[in-house]
Amino acid sequence: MPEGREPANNTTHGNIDAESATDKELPASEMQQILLGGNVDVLLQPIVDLRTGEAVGYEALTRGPGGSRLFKPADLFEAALEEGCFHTLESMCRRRALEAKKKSLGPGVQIFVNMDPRLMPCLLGPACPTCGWIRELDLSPGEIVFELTERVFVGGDPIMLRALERCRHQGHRIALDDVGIGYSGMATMVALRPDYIKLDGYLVRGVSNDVYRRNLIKGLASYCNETGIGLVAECIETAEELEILCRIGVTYGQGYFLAPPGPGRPPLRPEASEILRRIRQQP
Ligand SMILES: [Ca+2]
Repeated sequence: MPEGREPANNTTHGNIDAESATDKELPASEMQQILLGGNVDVLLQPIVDLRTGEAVGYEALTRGPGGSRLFKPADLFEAALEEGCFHTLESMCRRRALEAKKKSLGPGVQIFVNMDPRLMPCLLGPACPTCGWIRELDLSPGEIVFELTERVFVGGDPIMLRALERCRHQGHRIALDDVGIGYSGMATMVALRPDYIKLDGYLVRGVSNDVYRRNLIKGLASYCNETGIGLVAECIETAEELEILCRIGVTYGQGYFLAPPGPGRPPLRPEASEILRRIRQQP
């Protein structure tokens, strides 16, 4: 999995059942130290409007302590799941992402926050800490986009759909993440009607020389453009991929070729900026 490719916030393993959601007593461990010390970093990676070259938002990406075995988000969240503290870690990362929005992005720029869809039903209720943090930090609800991974999302689940409705009612936006490799596919896309669809890197990689990938994405871009959904191609890593994606109508992009994740607001790389400028000037 290439750097910058954020796993399903951030694990694809196991189930979050009632026991783990309430968190067991933590063992003395590296994970406990991370939780007690708040020892995670939040990096931001821009989501770029390919028509203008402007960042419309930034995805918050979590990293564990530098040099530790839990540096990579997949390992960090896997360990949290094993130790029964997934919920606590996820909550801490969500808080840190909102703080990063306040500190580094300011008004008018969206923060994309990964959230495990299985936690949705217990979130955003009257006593939800996330709602309290949003108020405390004085953030605009419409500038917070919750990324829900399609890897575990069950589109037709009525409990989930009610939770999403509550989320929308509060003014937040929804992105369907990792689209193209999940279980539910188009049914989820249609049931959820997300504000954004984030196309998984599996489909984006090699789009420049694969007619199957190219036409699949082209069709999806048409669907999104007709329905007002923002299509984000993730994991753009080459100039050729960027050019093709622009030409087949993909509106937004994210990936190392555009800008790697970093602290603050990482700028668009000059090579990517030049390509977008050249395409804009062409008839
Ligand atoms: Ca994501």
